Amino acid sequence: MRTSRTFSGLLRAGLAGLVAAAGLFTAGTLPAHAADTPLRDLAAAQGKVIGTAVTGSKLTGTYGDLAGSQFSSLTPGNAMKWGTVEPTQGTFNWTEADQIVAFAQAHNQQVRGHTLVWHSQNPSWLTNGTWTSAQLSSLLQNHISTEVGRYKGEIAAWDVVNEPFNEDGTYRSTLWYNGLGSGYIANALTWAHAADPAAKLYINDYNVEGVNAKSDALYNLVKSLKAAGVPIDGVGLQAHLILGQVPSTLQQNIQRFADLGVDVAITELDVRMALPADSTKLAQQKADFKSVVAACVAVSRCVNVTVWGFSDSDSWVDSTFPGYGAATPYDANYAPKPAYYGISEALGGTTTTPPTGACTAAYSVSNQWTTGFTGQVTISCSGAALSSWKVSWTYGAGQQITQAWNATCTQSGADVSCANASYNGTVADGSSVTFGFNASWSGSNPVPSVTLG
Ligand code: G2I
Repeated sequence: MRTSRTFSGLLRAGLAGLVAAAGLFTAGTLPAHAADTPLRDLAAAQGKVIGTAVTGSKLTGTYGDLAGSQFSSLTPGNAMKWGTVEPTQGTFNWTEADQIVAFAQAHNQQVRGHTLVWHSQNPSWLTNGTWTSAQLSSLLQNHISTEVGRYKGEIAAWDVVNEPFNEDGTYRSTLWYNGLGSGYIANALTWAHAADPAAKLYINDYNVEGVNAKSDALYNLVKSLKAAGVPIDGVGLQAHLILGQVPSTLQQNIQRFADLGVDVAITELDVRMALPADSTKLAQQKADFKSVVAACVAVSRCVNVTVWGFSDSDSWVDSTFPGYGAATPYDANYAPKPAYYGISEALGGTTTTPPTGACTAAYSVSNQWTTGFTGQVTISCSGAALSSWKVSWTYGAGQQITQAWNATCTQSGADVSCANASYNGTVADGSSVTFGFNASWSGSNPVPSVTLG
């Protein structure tokens, strides 16, 4: 008979007693997210790629686990922008970009390079300089040749030109347009193709998801580039959307670009809502994510859907649109939201966890050192509530809990079961409870599937 160790509360940590394991484990009634098929596997079965924007420094712990396991493509959120890679003229910093590319390769993921020619996040030496058009052209060519050349063979697709249009379909007044005219776009594509002939080359913009004046301009540009033999392989529809406002013409718009003979990618998907989130808004957000992904699934030349950050703790939205947020498929504690299941369902997944009206448990690692780690489990309820809870999981690599707080945890062999403390059994609708633990590990520390029962 196996024995189990009991850990409860910081005060009792280290005072573990031996108790019998028998009867401690009840079968879970609400399967938690980790048991669901990863999005990348669902996408692959549809012939699609699912991606996320990432920050290199965060690619450890739970963030790294989810980025590596759920997604088949990474886009550096900022790491490949000109201001990041060449902050001082002639001085290059590829650290974060290299880190993301290495992570992607280690996890069998594509990388979408983002972005080579943009009006924003350029280094001040470039934007403050006074350049003739010949100088500007040469600076741009060198930038593209250097960056694309550095990652030749390692980048599936480049957002070569980012956000070239105004809302009315006229060209945006930028350093590039003002200095070089609209020909900068064809030149940038041509130079990028010369530096990496295998990379797919995109023009990427926002508010071009539906049929409108701006997407008409993009359509006409792509058509003329194709006619002129310029290497253009795809268009990126960023899809920074507002709750309940997925354009009704999204699929039609994707299809018309596909019919021009280019690929389409949804490159920066998020759906922001007025805070606070509630179960009604989260259900709408699920529907929105689902309809965007479904529109891509419906068009064979739509090759990739990328979310612009996968966790609400890692989104550009909150600081840019005060009062808005909760725009991504995972909450700030890395628990999957209904939106996650919207993506999953659109990719053909069967949802084992009711996406609304349920409580879920999410396991994450917040700190890890050579012999140990700190983890936590967050129990979240949306449209449901609990008056007590128990979470169980099985460690796959010999991890051993040494201490727990805000729960009573027992471990018997590889099996762990944690029940609420006297003061935190209640999880109200729309709220969450977190407990933590320290544990030892060696070799590897895979994230287990957790069951809430
Ligand atoms: O603005 C949302 C996206 C629109 N399409 C192009 C994308 O490249 C763009 O991404 C965002 C990043 O997600 C933000 O992280 O671009 C922003 C800049 O326009 C990025 O914000 C910047 C902040 O403005 C800086 O203060 C900060 O130092 O992120 C930097 C790095 O965290």
